[in-house]
Amino acid sequence: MSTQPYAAPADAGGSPLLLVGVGRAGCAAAARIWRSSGGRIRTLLADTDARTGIENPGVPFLLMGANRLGGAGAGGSVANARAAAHESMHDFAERAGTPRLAVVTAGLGGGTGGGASMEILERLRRSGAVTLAFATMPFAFEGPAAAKAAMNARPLIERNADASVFPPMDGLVGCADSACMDEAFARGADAAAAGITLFWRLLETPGYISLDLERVRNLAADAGPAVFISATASGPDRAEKILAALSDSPAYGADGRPPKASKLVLGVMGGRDLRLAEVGGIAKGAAGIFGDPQEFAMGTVDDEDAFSGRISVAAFAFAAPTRERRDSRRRGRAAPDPLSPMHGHFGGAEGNLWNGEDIDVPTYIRRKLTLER
Ligand SMILES: Nc1nc2c(ncn2[C@@H]2O[C@H](COP(=O)(O)OP(=O)(O)OP(=O)(O)O)[C@@H](O)[C@H]2O)c(=O)[nH]1
Ligand SMILES: [Mg+2]
Repeated sequence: MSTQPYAAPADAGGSPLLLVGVGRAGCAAAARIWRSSGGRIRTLLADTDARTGIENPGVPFLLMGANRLGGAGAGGSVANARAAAHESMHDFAERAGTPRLAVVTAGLGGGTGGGASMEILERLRRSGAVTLAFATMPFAFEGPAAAKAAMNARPLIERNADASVFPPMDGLVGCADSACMDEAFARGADAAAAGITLFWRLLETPGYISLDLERVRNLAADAGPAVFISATASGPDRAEKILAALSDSPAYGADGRPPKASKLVLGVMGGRDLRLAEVGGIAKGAAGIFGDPQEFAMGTVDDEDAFSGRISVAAFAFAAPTRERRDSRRRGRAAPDPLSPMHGHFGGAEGNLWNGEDIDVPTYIRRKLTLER
């Protein structure tokens, strides 16, 4: 049996939202979000390492590739993780059901988060879900091997998700040094979880301005890469502080400038003192910061207990889809199925090479063949 017993929330089967954590860090982030929702967000943790199920008691857990890897993890191997995901895909599909919108969290840099996520995203998408991948890029201090693993996994996740966000751990934490590695990981996971939690709250408990799931689904469908930013401020000038944080975030990468977005989804969370003028100012300011996107959706959460005196904002800014992505979608070309027997020598096609490495699951692993020397 590859699964652990768990207490499913009462409405588990019917929820149109699904949160999936993949790999140790992805599962840690998803479990944090699950806990902060009081277990209300339908969640599934998927890892090749059995310890993840033990570390997150009460959260639905699927151990992937138990026959192949024995619950010991993928050991940094993307190929092992993909094979494990393939082995357990039937179980995964059964547990996942048919959500309308699925958010997949992973930490890139190891094997499972990078390797299994793309298979899971592809499967969710095939079952009709609009998928959003939220995958963190490793800290600089983790070194070149983790950075390379993450850079290799990133385009495959991007290709298999409708929309994808790759926040760098360094950006989520502000600054981190190797002297406090554990704390840096914890802060990175906290920041990622807090942002996604705000977003779910927006869908679940709308305030004056509601943002419904179908609207988010339409906006995210095939939207491509996005930038995710969240900010919190208090005091009389809190709306201005929020806009200052949105215009200058470590999430923007090398040039430090906000991207021009074609679509913007903005959530504003506040207590009873949240004024309409503040909401209006933030909406107008945010649209300006992201170059007046063609499509703009906003929602508010009104929660006196959680946000009294404070405003929190969560934003997804979707870049305009590249010509390449648009063209490939227009031609109706689905993401290639790397597990298809038509791949590689079987179909006379080239392998999926990335930075000189064949990242496809080798046929002997897929078919569980033993190679004689
Ligand atoms: N939040 C958090 N992130 C971590 C932790 N350890 C590693 N990470 C981040 O997540 C990335 C992937 O690490 P893991 O999630 O442990 O790897 P995995 O996906 O389980 O992959 P394998 O163990 O190789 O199968 C790392 O490169 C880090 O950036 C941790 O304890 N907490
Ligand atoms: Mg692991």
